[in-house]
Amino acid sequence: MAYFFEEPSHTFSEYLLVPGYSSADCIPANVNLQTPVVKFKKGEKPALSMNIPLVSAVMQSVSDDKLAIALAKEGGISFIYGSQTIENQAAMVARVKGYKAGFVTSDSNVSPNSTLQDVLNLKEKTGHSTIAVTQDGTPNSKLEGIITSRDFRVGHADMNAKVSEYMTPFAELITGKDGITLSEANELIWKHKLNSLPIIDEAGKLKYMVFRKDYASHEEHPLELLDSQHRYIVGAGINTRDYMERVPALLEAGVDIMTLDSSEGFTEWQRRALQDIHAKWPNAKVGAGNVVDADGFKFLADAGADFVKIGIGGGSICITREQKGIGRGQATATIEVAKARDEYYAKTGIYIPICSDGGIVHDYHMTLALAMGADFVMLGRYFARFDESPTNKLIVNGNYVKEYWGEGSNRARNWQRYDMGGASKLSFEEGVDSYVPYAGSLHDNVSMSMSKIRHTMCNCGAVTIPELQEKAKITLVSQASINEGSAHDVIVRNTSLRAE
Ligand code: MZP
Repeated sequence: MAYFFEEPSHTFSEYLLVPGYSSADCIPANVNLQTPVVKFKKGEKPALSMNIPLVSAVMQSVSDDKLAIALAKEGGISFIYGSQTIENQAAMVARVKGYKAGFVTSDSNVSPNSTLQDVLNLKEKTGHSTIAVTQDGTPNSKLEGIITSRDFRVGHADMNAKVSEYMTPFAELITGKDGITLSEANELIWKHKLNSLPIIDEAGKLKYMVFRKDYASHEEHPLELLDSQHRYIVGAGINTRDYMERVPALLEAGVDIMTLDSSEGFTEWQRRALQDIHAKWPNAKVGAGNVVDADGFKFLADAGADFVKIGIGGGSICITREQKGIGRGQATATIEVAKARDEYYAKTGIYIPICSDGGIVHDYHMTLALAMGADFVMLGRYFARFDESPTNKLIVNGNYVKEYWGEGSNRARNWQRYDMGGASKLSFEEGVDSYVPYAGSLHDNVSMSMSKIRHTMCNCGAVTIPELQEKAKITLVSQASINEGSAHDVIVRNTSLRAE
């Protein structure tokens, strides 16, 4: 006879945290959101931790190199999507690893023979008013000068005039030598009152630009997540078909952590992939999933997963539950897997971090997931709304939106994510193509969300995530008390200050 779970499964919106005692030290400034990403033995330190408990979803519409850099700056990790060629995915990883905070490859370049009109067109396109003048107009050829929009007056200057007539020529430029540190570059910027500093190599070729505003932004990111060589940490999604080719390419590109990306991970395919990868590349770190119960967790733990991802059917773009009738409320799944993880730890002395993936709608859902035992959360919709996500920003019905589509939608056609053996194709859709409201920069939004988590943790008397997991008091709520929780019985005048 089939097994019946005794309780219905629940999702985050059906729970609330009940405050605990907050001591005088329990203030948001003292909260440390550091959390392990990969398994570790009792008494040892995990090989990889994050400074905030957020990772971005393995999705075309969420995690590319740009978002990965922005999230690593805040202390989290992006898993660059795997539903692209091995070469393209490895190139994205390499771009994150090659990115030097504060040192940018110039994206606005002209040659001395370009016209002032070319400069205006470029400014319109990139939004940047400092333009490098290089020998052939490419980002890394010989630096000939710099032209900015302050060097000529539109309406007075002849727009067909050559850049060489108006630029600050190389001889008059202050430049930095390749290999200079960011603080040394900053010293030059302040000493000479510059807005930007070109960095050149021995042959006089342009390598990078350092902008005054970027240095300030670097200072704004005290939690940035760096490897031992001061490069940003980055993750990538892999599948159970081409891992023997994809994994070495990603490792070669410098990937720090990978995850098997599947809508349902309690499978022989995941076990084989984990074992093959660990046998061939013993230092590679690979998460697995998704599972929604203790059996699934134990299976992946025994198969060698470095972390386990939880969640089936709860994603905002996901229609798996409607299409196939499989899944489980995200809160119940997280609670059960956390219990299994703790039992596994007690029995083996090995702590396997767990990640609650999908279905986070409000910021407090993140805190609930952590309180219920998740070490970190994976989000798609949340990140898709930001400037840094890879998709188009459009106006729909007078409002700015960004595109957001599921990996199981016809648009992504990521059949490997739904692969249960058989033909190499998506048999039917398990995701939708959608819009999400545009929300601005990742930095502003993540700062706000982390601030809310810190405050809530203090309400619970906790200054670390393990402490929250130990001390949290969590209650199921009735529909009537859910209604009571938002503004009610008033006519709301202004909702603009009510962030999620
Ligand atoms: P959310 O943050 O948008 O609610 O959910 C993101 C998660 O949904 C992803 O990390 C992934 O686990 C899952 N996902 C991605 N594509 C689909 C789909 O097309 C999906 N069904 O369910």
